Amino acid sequence: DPFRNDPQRDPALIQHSTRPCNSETPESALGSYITPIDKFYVRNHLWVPEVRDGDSHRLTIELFDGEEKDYTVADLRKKFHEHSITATLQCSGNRRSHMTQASRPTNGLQWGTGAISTAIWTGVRLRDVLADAGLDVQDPDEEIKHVKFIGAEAYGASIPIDKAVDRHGDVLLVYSMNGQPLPRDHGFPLRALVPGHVAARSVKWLNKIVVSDEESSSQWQRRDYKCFGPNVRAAQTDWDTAPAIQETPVQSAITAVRHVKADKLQDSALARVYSLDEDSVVLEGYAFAGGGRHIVRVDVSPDNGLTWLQAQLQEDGANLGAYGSPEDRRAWAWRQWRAVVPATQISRKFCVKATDDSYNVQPDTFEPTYNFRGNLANAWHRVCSVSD
Ligand code: MTE
Ligand code: MO
Repeated sequence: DPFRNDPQRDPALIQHSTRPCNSETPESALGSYITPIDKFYVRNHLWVPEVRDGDSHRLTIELFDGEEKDYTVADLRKKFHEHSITATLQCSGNRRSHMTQASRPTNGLQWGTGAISTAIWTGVRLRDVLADAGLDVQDPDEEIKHVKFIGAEAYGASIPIDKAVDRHGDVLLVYSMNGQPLPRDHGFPLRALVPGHVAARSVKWLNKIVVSDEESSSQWQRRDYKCFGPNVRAAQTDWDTAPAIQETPVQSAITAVRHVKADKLQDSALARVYSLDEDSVVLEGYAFAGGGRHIVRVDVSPDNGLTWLQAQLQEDGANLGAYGSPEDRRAWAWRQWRAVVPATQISRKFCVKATDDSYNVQPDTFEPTYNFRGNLANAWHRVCSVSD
């Protein structure tokens, strides 16, 4: 039983499967800007490999000419400059259950809003390690197109060479999460962290990196993580005709709905935050854009999309450098938001949609982006507005 040594998990995680472990972050933890480690969603395709001594774990880099160079995790720490970034990981299946409910059945784990979490990741730059291993990172050989990551259990994926060597791409080889050693479920002792890309590319339990003219040949690169048109069915799919998902599209979700009575505000913590003089609903949630794009706006509707109001973007990530500067494309982490809706304006459903700095928006319904794998489910999130 390869799962017998899997780690213990926090019972507050919402469990979709145990062998392998697939567990999502509960709504109560989606409200903290940095997700507590034990509430960070877990998406494992197989078992958790056992590595006893992290420092002596060996990473092999294979260059394009086939030459190999080895580094232990201790070597990486010693030899290279350490970097930390605050980045959100989102599974391409996040919110798949919403697509299924609104449209038709999809293949895959039926995640709600919690296949997404944020951490402070610390490690060394992939670019620096590739350069040390002998790759010309300023001007890689024209034939080199991809960098493959191979995990200890057999999982693998790849990213385009341009992202891997980009000075502003911030791809890290990570050994620490929120200031603690990387937990076993999240890749101990070493994982790739590819910010702005779908989390499937951030390979855990990293053993080997291969510089190549080809994408990873894994099913997770060549098959599962792709989107096809709404008419395409699984049986008739020619997988090679769609590109692997890399950067993720703009996403947002509502994670808390609090009904607040104006006359009860005196004893409410919300009274200190808002000066509410009428019965209201306070909505909270997250918004996230891929590719380092910034979230520029979050719109909330109290009446299923007829009228809209502006959510306030929270600033929690600012002191963590999480947003980069407005000029660059290095907003690697989500923005949390809050909106106050007067009770009188509420009818039918609340909806949320976010806009990124390329003015990409979320589709209003799921049908136009329905795909049988249920990937990239990012239509407006709608939740019931009736008080319970
Ligand atoms: N890496 C390995 N080695 N094995 C895996 O199963 N799952 C991938 C990615 N890296 C996976 C992996 C997927 S699909 C996701 S969404 C993220 O890891 C989840 O990372 P987390 O479990 O740290 O949240
Ligand atoms: Mo994923």
